[in-house]
Amino acid sequence: MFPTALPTRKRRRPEAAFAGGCEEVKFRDVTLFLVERRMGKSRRNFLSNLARSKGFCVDDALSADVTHVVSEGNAAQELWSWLEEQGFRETCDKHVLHISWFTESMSAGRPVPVEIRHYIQNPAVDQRSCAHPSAKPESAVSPYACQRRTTLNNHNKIFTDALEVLAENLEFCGNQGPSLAFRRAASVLKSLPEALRCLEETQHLPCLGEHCRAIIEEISECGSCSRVEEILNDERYRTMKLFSSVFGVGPKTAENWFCRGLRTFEQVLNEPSIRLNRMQTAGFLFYEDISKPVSRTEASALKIIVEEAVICVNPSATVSITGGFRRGKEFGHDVDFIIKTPEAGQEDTILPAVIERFKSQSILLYSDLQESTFDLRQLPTHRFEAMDHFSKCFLILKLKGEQETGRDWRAVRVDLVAPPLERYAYALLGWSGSTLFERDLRRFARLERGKLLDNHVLYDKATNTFLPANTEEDIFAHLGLEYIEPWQRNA
Ligand code: DCT
Ligand code: MG
Repeated sequence: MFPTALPTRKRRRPEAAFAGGCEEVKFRDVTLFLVERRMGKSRRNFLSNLARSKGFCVDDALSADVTHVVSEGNAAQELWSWLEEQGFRETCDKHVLHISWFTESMSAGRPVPVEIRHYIQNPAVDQRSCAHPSAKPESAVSPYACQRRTTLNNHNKIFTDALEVLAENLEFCGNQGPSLAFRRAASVLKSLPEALRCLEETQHLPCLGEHCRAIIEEISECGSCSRVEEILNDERYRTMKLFSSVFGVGPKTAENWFCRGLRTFEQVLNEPSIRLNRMQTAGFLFYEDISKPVSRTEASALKIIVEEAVICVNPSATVSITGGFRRGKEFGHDVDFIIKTPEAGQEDTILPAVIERFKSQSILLYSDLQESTFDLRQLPTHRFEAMDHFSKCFLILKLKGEQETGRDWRAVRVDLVAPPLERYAYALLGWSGSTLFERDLRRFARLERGKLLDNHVLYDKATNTFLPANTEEDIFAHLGLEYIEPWQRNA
């Protein structure tokens, strides 16, 4: 157990509380106390002097002025028993922290904001109780993806991959609600700045229920999750995954084919009662190419082709890459482009002309043009719509270049969208994804701000007005959200 008799010297004034006696206290709201137990006397002295030299106030005793207790190597239970014996109580501005908070603060040269992962939780207190002061520290992870910064640097891939398999399997079974719960849990883990070190760290994370935590526990103990292994070997899951990997085949069609006893592409193609639509036909025809990820280099090559065609039909139009590549991904299942036209009406004529041009260049393998059904008078809409109303097209293009197949081209899926100019910011935001980020932006707008957001508009229900935006920044500002860069939207 901890020694009960820690130095109980009379507390000195903060300014005088350091060994050197000449350092200036820069951070008056913070008074540190380093727990000697396990850290050892000499390391404690060293760290205390280091902190003082950087302008921190360090108290040698656990006085009433201490705001940040820092401990290294102590079990939470023992530490907390001792702290409580000393009469220490956690409040909203008194924290008990891992040494990681201290070292990060030393590197930063200032006290870094306290995050959930820094806390040493008191095991005797119900962690889920909101009354607990550390249940809601200022920097708590938000339950909304649009309030988290999620880069592609996922430190918890081992857990998120498993949770996404569970989500996908539920989607294949038509259980959208439970599937979304797993997707949200995976998304929260993707936003963490480092790998989870222990299950306790999940205690204060949003969207992680008992079920998710049990899976995380199993993976951290066994390296894998038995339920996930079972799914990966499950015939239904494997078949659904195979069938829905075909362009034009959604979960409904995939399920229909599975229920009819079909298990392979060969069986589907040889089944006389199945009539593939145009999209599915193209999907099978170019399956080998379009099931292969598109690289960033290939996306850049396509941008030049798309730009050339767009400028040829309308010299004042511009093309920007959106979707996953705008978020910094190295590979994608397709390449998404958004076209900006400066004059009203041009958005309706540009895509048919661009498609014609691709045709004349003999690089058009498939096209599905969807004309605009956009009508501001029919907005805002309260029901969720999977597709927006802008003029858009889903294409398969020929991209020239030597291939492993021996051919000098490959087929690539390309999406183009052309919104009216005054809708550009909303469309760009919507098409930049990720899907979960977009979903949470809309949910946040509705539940937290009383506003309706979609790919076309932002509508304020309180004033019954549409809120204008020229840029994505304008939309975040209307929602009272910090701006999240595209590369931080990989939720
Ligand atoms: N989107 C949308 N409405 C849809 C589908 C998608 O607004 N009905 C948005 C969300 C993401 C973006 O468009 C691009 O979609 P995808 O290409 O499917 O996603 P991605 O993030 O680009 O992923 P990938 O890298 O696999 O292409
Ligand atoms: Mg994409």
